[in-house]
Formats: sequence, structure tokens, C-alpha cells
Amino acid sequence: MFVSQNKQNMTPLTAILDKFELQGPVLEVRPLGNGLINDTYKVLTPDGCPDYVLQRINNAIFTDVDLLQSNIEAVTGHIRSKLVAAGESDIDRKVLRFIPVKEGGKTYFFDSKCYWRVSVFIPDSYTYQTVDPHYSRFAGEAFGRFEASLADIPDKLGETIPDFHNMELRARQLREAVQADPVGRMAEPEVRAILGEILRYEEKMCLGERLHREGKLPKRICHCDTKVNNMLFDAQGNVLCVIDLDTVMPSFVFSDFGDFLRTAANTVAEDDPEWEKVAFRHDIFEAFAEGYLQGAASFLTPVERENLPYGTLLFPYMQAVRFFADYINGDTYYKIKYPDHNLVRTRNQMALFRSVLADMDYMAEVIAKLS
Ligand code: GN1
Ligand code: MG
Repeated sequence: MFVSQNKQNMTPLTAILDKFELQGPVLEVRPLGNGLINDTYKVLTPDGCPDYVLQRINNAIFTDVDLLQSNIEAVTGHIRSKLVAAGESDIDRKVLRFIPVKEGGKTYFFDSKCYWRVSVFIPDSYTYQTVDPHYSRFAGEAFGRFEASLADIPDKLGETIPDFHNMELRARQLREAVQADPVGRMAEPEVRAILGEILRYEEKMCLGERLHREGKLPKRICHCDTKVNNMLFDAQGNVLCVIDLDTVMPSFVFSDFGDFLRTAANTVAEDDPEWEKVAFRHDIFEAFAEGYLQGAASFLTPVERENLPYGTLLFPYMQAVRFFADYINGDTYYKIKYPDHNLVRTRNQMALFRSVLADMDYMAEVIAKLS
């Protein structure tokens, strides 16, 4: 059997897998995907048995794994029962299924150092780092529907990362990082210039929290990590399901609308160093907005609709603030591949922010036409 594992002092992956109720022997375990938070592996078994996805949950970020997994079980259970009620076929391709451990029945295992979980791998499914307008429309509808289908979930979901998309908190965390300057990066003139630009827009970008305090903007169950690559498509380009459910929690709808466009409507990847090439793609925006407004039609309020352009602007800004704070803090949160990776990501996201900012009127017109 081939097992690729390079972390030292870790329990062997096969020993971890042995704790779960898997069908069939494990043939091979190999790294999967490119998430910035958890470690993910694909687990291969013989023909006739399902393959699996094994994940080491980043417990420094998700500190309450029990809450995390009960949220995920509630969400997948609710979606599954709706698919059953609607008489859908192929349900195991349309919602994730997590495997219980042999002892105790929880859907995670703690090996005294790390937390692990296993879900069924959905065969013949594809993730993409970029989408064309056709896929973008489907993705919009799928995320709108995802929120709509969770609007009546009976369970009360907790915040797996408290105030995850709270812009006021993110701005405060940046100020704290600047104040502490633990690795001396505030000495760099470019860093100070970026900080100046970020702070100029801070008040404007905290609109969501103000509207919420005024009772004008509700929180709903959102996915909160709607990057393009968190959606599975089949070979024909139909959306199968939404994955990476760690951050499903109450938030403003902007979370899902804005974060998808942040990755999908950027002409380049979020960490492309050639930030001069960053631009906001109108074709992707229009297609996604059309799909989303259809999927979410049953619950969106006028205030939520009108502020979708703000939500689109908010996410490159919030992501820039988060990458930048991590850079100043000495890269303790996001995985990095080279020393100034977080600074490169910040420049890129600020370039996208400027590009989206120039398109506020245009976006408002598109949304008004679609409503
Ligand atoms: C993280 O795990 P991943 O790579 O899908 C992050 C998101 C960021 C994203 C930026 C829990 O998502 O919020 O938008 O990186 N997830 C968490 O690429 O912080
Ligand atoms: Mg992901």
C-alpha cells in the first residue's frame, strides 16, 4: 500500500482510518486539493467499495470540533431529507456523507493530538479553480438554493469560528496586529502604504454590521467559504453539491455572494503576483447574480438585494485585511508557500477591491434589472 505522509510524529494514516466504519480495505492514501486550512487526503479502496476523503481538522482554527461536526451533521442531514422528500435520485452525489467511528458513533476521531474525519468521495466529480459564465450561473443558483434549503433547518447552528465574517472584528484584528507588530513587518514602507489604503475604507466597509444593529439586515445560515473550488460538478458541468462545510453558520447573505465572486470573477488567482492583471469579470458577475437571485428568490429581502454590490466589494476587502493581518502577525493562520505569500495575496485582493469599487454603479444596475 502506498501512503504519502510527510508530517513527523503523526499517527499513521492507516491507523486513523482503521477507527472509522469503512467498507473495504485501504489501498492507497494520497493528498487531495489545495485548501489553506485543513489537510485533505483521498483514500482509495478496491472496486465495488466507495473511496473516501480523510481530513485532519485544523484544531487551532476550529477549536470546537464537536460543535463543528454537529453543525455539519445537522446541515447534511437536513439537505438529505429534503432531497429524499423531493424524490431525487443519486442522493449520495448531491450531499456529503460523513462516516461514524466504530466506537461511540461520532463523525470524528481524536488521536490525542489531532482531530480527523472521513466522508465518502463522490466519484466522477470535478472541482475547478476557475469557471466560465455558464458554470457561474449554475453555481449562483446552487448557492442560492443551498441557503434556501437551510432557511428552515430546525437545529440551531453555532458559529464554528465566532464572528467569522464580521468586518468590524477583522478590522480590529488588523489594528491589533499592527500594534503588536511581532515580526517587525510594519517597518516596510509598502506595508504602511497598504495599511493607509485599507483604513480609508474601513468605516464604509462595516456597513453590514451597522445595518444588522439597526435591525435591517438578518443573519441566515450561509456557507461562508463559497470559493469556486468548494463546489463539485459532474462531467456535464451540472452542480452536484457544495463541499467544505466547516464554516456553515449564521451570517449575512453577502458572505456567499461576495466570496464566490471574489475568486470566480477575478481574472487571475487570489495569489497571482501579477496584480496588475487583476480585473473584475462582468460576464461572471452577471451570470452568477442571475443564478443566485433565482435560487434565493424565496427569502431575499429588498435590503439584501440592494446591498449585493456592497457584498461583492466587501469580500476582496475583508480577505485583503485577513491576509494582511496574517502577514503582519508572521504568517500564523494561512498556509504559505514562500515568505511574502500573504503580502502577495494582499496586493492581489486590494487590486480586486479597487476594480470592484469602480463597478459599484454598474453592479447596482445589473441587480436592479434582474430583480
Ligand atoms: C480559507 O480552507 P479554504 O482554503 O477553503 C479560509 C477562507 C478564506 C480562504 C482564502 C476557515 O479557506 O475564509 O477565504 O482560505 N477559511 C477559513 O483562500 O479561514
Ligand atoms: Mg476549500
